[in-house]
Amino acid sequence: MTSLARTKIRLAAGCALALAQLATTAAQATDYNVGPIQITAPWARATPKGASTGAAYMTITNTGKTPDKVTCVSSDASAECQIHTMVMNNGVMQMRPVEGGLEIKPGETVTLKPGALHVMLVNLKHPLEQGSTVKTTLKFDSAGTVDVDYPVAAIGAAAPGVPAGGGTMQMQGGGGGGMQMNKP
Ligand SMILES: [Cu+2]
Repeated sequence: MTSLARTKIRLAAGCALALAQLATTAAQATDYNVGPIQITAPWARATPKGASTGAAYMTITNTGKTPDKVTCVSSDASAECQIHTMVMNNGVMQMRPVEGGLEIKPGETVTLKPGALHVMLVNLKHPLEQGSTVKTTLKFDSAGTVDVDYPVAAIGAAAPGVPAGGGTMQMQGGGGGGMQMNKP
């Protein structure tokens, strides 16, 4: 083989690698703007087989001059979607739906993350698979409605790209998502 041919092969291999990286990038988060509301770094966690619930996270900033409230209207991956908060009850961390929508004050940034506020996907139609994306429709009382795609990170990930066990809270019980859920 000539050295030129070898160089060509090496170039082709480099190209394939670049394409693979591009494919990975395609599943990365997009940011969203709706009116004065900015949504950054949306992501979701993969779920084990048979799990009935999943969770999605993001950072929401209100750059406007008036408070707004957000609710989750629907998701392509679950029958229902709700915004949940975590509360301590008799020493047990439990999650509850945020009644009437999650308020974001003017100038405030609210981060939805594991162990805290989250979008709960209730009655999953299928497991959330790492590398795929899940969509929800969020409705802001003032700013309007926005569809958000959440790239799915590993099961138990503390943040996108951070492996499981990185300082997350201990979950209670077994099965889908682990935490106890209080019906409103
Ligand atoms: Cu929840």
